[in-house]
Amino acid sequence: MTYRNMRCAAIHDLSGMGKCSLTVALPILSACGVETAVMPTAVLSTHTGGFTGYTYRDLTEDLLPMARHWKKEGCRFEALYSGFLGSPEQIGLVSEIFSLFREEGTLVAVDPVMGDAGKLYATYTKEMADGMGTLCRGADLVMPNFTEACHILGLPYREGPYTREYVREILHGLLDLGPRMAVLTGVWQEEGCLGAACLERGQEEPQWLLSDRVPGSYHGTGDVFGSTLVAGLLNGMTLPQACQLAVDYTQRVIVTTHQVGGDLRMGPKFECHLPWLCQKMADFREGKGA
Ligand code: PXL
Repeated sequence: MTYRNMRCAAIHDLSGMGKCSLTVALPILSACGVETAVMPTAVLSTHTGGFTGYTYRDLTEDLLPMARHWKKEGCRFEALYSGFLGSPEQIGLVSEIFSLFREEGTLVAVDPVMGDAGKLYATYTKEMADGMGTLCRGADLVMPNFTEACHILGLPYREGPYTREYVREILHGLLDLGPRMAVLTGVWQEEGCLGAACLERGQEEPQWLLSDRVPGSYHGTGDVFGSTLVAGLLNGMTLPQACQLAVDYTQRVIVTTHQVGGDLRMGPKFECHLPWLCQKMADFREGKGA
């Protein structure tokens, strides 16, 4: 077996309970064959969506010293992937960390995690949300949902269904900020479908990658999608191939999360579908396609 070593630095919070961010990114990237270094931006007892009274240990001061140590050890990364950030300073620091490790061919992926369904998350201030826009300018790939994209582009949030023209306008707006690839999540036009749309620099028309919609809203699924997308690209998939895989895996995970029911704050039931994802990646690597 030939093994291509791929290394990614994942810069997200570590929420002890309620799977999201690092507790999703690390297992998914690892399962997809990506060696992953983690940089926790904050340690929380739980995520902030629906829990109250959570502990919150900010790690802003540790970020640059961690990065400098990695650099001193000679660490290099094929991808740098940031998500939920804990404070306004962290946004500037993450941008410095990107500069420290960016090389020719490094994939800098920013998930501007800030909110959902038209609302910003509890810990996000307007200053932080504006800073996320700046971070997106320096990325190769951005992957917001509609709430985040509208905030970054200064557009009013709209509920679906979404027209082809509207999705195209948002994706071109995101590319105009600077990234060469943009992915918009939560895209749908017809009832019963949900997925993502993607656009690369130089292309006019976005591609829509859809799957069957499951009723309800599921915390942490944006991180399932983002981690799978980054893993797909690192495994050599094109942007639409990686998006389709991320949509399909996320949809399977949501079906199971919905079926199992219970406390949805505990996050997506992604574990049982990891073998499926591993197989898809292995098939792709062996040339059978995504
Ligand atoms: O999945 C997004 C996310 C990540 N991290 C923390 C969160 C949230 C969403 O609420 O609270 C701590």
